[in-house]
Amino acid sequence: MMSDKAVYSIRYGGADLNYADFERAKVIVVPAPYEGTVTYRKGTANGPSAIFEASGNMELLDEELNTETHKIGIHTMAPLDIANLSAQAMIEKVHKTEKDIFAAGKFPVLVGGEHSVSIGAVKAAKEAVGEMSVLHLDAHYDLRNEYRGSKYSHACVSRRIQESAPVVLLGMRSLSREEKDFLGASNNIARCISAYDILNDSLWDKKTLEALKDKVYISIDLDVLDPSIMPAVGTPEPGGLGWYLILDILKMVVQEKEIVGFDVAELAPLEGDITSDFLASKLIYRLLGYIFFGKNKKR
Ligand SMILES: [Mn+2]
Repeated sequence: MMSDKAVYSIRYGGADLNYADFERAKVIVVPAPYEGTVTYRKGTANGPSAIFEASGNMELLDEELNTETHKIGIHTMAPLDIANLSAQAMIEKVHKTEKDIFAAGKFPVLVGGEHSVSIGAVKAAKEAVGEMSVLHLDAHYDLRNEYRGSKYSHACVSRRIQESAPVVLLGMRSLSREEKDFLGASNNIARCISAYDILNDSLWDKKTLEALKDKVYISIDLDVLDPSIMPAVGTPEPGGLGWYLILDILKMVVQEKEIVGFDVAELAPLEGDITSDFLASKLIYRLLGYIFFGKNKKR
């Protein structure tokens, strides 16, 4: 018999196995512990296991929604064997895995790993659902065409994603010259809502919704959050979103759009500080609650 700790470290949502087998589950969690292109503080390969371990200590009654979200069935796959792959091969593996999940009629939740894991997931979502947008929450624009020799770097995620589907970027507060020039050129970035827009433009929420198509894939780089509540990221930027703001944004989008899948990436756990691990774990649970028990229930 496995100890509780071992169980928690390999799956999301903790103890109740009754709802977690693949056949019954509506949600498939895909651990993607990859950090091949990380350039600053490392550790994202440990993100999924830290999130799963934290999730074992989380209340399964969602106190905001008054739901036991885990009863939809949240199945956690074995971690993808991608640690030693090139970024391109890793993306292909994620693509194939997510494609199979869509084909089985299930809802994929990809847990990184560095953010480049999202590239394959978005491609699979687009192929499965057709017309859709990506809502990409990030402190960074991630629009470089290439970074330190790789087109699949974490710094190029939005640039690659917008080749599959139109992207709405939200929460950014760090921009390079190359990225700014790209935004002025022809591209598939439907809208940029920076952290400054959220502060200064009272219509930012309406503009976000207007720019999104009816079907939306959500990609969350955890560094979109303020480092005061999410210190465990590779490239922390001051001035990020707070907990209740990101919840409001997600709730708003879930109520107006159909969410087809999401990912949460870039947790690089800090030794001795579980704050970020727990936040990431709860964010996933709350977002699943909004999606499966939200006002405009579409499932
Ligand atoms: Mn980022």
